[in-house]
Amino acid sequence: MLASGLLLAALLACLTVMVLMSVWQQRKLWGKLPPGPVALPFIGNYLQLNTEHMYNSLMKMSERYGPVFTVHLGPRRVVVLCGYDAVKEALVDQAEEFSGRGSQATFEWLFKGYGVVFSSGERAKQLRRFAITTLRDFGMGKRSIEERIQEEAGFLLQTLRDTHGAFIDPTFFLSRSVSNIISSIVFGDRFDYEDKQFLSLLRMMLGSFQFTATSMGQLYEMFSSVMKHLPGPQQQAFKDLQGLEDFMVEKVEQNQRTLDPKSPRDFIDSFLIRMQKEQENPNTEFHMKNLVRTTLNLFFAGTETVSTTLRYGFLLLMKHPDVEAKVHEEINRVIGKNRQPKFEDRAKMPYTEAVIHEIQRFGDMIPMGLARRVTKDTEFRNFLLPKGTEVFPMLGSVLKDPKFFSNPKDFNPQHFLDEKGQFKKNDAFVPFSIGKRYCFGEGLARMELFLLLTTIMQNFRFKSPHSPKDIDVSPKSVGFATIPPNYTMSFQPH
Ligand code: D2G
Repeated sequence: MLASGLLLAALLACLTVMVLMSVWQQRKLWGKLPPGPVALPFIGNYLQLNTEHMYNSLMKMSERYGPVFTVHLGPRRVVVLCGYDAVKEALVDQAEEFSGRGSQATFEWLFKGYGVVFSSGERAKQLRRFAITTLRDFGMGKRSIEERIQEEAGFLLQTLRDTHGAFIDPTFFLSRSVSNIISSIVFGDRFDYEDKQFLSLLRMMLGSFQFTATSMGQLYEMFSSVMKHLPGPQQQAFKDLQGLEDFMVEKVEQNQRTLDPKSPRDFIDSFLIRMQKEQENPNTEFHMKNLVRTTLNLFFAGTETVSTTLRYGFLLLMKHPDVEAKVHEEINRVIGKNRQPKFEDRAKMPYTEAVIHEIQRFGDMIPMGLARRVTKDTEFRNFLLPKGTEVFPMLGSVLKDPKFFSNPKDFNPQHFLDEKGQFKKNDAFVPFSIGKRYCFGEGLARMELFLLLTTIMQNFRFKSPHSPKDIDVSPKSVGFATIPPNYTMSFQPH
């Protein structure tokens, strides 16, 4: 009796010590998170944040708590990184630890951790590697894709000529051409510009992308668990995403019916062949869900980011006619009027190169980056981020880091030029992010931006219905994405 009583007491003591130790460890961990405002249960720091201006709200907080701080977006605990130093130390110097994917609640509604963009760990690794090699096989970074872009630029010129100088919204002119380049890779063919289904896909991408930049889109980032069940504009974004997925499924089924394993026609075929090869592997990441969602990732990311950047770029060039004139001069001098621009020309066109960089810097497509997540307990700047903590690399704060750009708020190509007018690299140019999860479409995007911009400007002058001083270039909305204001313009042949 005495012995068992002693045993029980000893066991209880052990248990108590273990519980205490775990609580103590958690408190220690808690105490070692970066500083930040005290959070309320469930709503977190909602009351201190303005969902209309999430980026600005977080930057304001960093004035008080420093470049690395903790904030609660509703129930989500997020560590925010501001400025070049913090972002680079995390994403590059501790690349492996910061290589997990955080959530993007709107897109997560569809992707649920599948597909190359919104996955982590082994899945992300496998899909990313496959996507990169397969995109290369289909010409990315090679002559063949350059020719495809040049050809598409030619079709775009024709549709712009057909507007006969009328004032038009350039959105779908640009997105049709940009989308056709990635479409050639993932679907093996371009769409006809008159294709109604194509236009509807483009509307769905534009709609869901723009939603992520709205106040409701940012509110959804905090309260998705509740809002996904409530009526509101988020439901339209879900419909758009579902419509896109349905189309991908259709395309995959078409390819399956006509597949020749010996000669893949496009990205979908290559994935189907890899699926067959890995049929026996129970842990394979090459299955239907990842195929459909990775295809949608490439199609979406390959369409919306470049076309939004060009749309912002045209507006900026109309706001700054002196810059537009210098690009015209350089195109005229280096390329002339009698041949199409080629990617090689870029090396001899520092001014144009600087303008494109400045458009991307000022345009700040994804201001808070795609969220990351630490893959293990991570020591960072004397803080401790527990495994799974979400991280926002504030790319916008790097693109506007005053240590790297003299007048970060202004649009000025001089940010990328030296005294001699030569192109000047800048380490804080990170629109494609950095580290293990940087955008692997970067090379394709840059080729598209250069060839489309120069081909269009070789043939047209831009005209706005407003005089430059009346053009407002501040974004229409900023959230996950930065959306330029709506506008019309005229393309004047020259
Ligand atoms: C994206 C959106 C929906 C589906 N897949 C990708 C997306 C938007 C912006 C980017 O990806 C940035 N490039 C990774």
